[in-house]
Amino acid sequence: MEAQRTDTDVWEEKFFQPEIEKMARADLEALQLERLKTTVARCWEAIPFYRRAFDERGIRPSDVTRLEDLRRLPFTTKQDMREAYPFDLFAIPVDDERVQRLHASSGTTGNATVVGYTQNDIDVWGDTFARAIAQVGGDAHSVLQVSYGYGLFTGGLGAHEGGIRMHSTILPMSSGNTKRQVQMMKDFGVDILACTPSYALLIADTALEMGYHPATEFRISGAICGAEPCSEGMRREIEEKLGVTLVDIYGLSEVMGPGVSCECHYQDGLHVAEDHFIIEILDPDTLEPMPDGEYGEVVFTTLSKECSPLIRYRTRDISRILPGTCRCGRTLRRMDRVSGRTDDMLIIRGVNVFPSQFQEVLASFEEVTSYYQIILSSQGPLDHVLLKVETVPEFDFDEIRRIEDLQRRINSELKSNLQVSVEVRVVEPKSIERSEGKAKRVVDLRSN
Ligand code: DLL
Repeated sequence: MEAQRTDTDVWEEKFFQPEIEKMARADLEALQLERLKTTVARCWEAIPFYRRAFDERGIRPSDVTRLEDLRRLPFTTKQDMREAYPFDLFAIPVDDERVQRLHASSGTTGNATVVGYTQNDIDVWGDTFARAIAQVGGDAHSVLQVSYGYGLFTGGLGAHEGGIRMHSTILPMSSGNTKRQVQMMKDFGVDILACTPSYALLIADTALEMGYHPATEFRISGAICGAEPCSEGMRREIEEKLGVTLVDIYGLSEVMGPGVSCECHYQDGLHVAEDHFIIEILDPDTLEPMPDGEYGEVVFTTLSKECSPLIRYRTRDISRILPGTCRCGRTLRRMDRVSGRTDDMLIIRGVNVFPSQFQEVLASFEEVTSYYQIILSSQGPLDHVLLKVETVPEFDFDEIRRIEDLQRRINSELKSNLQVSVEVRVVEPKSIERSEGKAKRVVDLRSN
């Protein structure tokens, strides 16, 4: 990846918990095994769902004596979590004084998935996000603007806990009111912005519209962006407009929230918080492990969660383990950026593509921006795919020939890269809806 950072354009490496982040692998694996045993015992004792699943497989907690024994354990799916609504997967009753907080996923289809946190769960979460703050160069002196939504969504409060653990100064903006976000970013000397990549881009564009040049005029130097895919092109666009280094942070509410993994400033894969989560990459069909370097479904087992432990949770996210070690000195293994979700995959005339792959192709055209949308509709028995993408403001819409030429070039690039043929329509700046949280990239108008 030619876009990676080189040793010369980075600052001195910062660590929040170097004793863990740089731990010898053997020690880390011993820690994982000890915690796995505790987790398995907790699940078996306190959660009937797991006791049943263990019984069905004829497994007792005492059978887990090596890390490899994880492969004998049952899976947990999103459907299992929905069926357990609201608290059947809790290891501690919701009214117990140890349970401090609840978060829930939006649940657009079916019940929401609900997750409980003890104070220790919240502290662990804060620690993992604090690592991300260090990974983007932040410390106790940094001002952290949290522009993820606060509420049941884990983005806002997760980043907030990281700020607390790091002793940074937290600006709890939540999302929305973008001009005020810009003004305070400037006036308060914000160092680090935490929000979705689409919102970071909107904040950057709003700043430019307000007549500011954040890259040179603002103090900001880092961004911790996740919750949705961000192509390399979109990352560079945000980095240039805001004058920041942007690290990709990953997580999901069922497993904890943001901080399950995060890039260091080498931007070469996301270091998994392996002291708190075991990652597996499995073939989604056979559920057999994929070798390092090969893509599959990401599966997590939590190692320290007290209230909502999960064994082998199938995330439906597609990624892979990056082989080798990172130049930053962390021994925590890296997963690649999430390329898509098994349930987001589009099948266009028999070819499988993820929306994020469109984003990667669009990034090679300087006439267009990172604002795009995919609209699916039915055309007779076939699916029709319309890809709308906004041009840069300088693009001249008066010349129909130029528009057609650009559309044709994008189409042929998509064909040669992804083997799909879609209708491409370039549209004027600001015609695609802006997002203050996760962008809605796919609009599905098909009848069924
Ligand atoms: O999005 C948690 C989060 C908040 C992560 C803030 C990072 C930053 P959910 O709403 O439960 O939780 O959605 C989880 O979002 O399974 C992925 O499909 C997707 N996702 C999360 N982070 C990334 C990322 C939060 N860095 C789902 N890149 C996950 C791509 C991501 N997709």
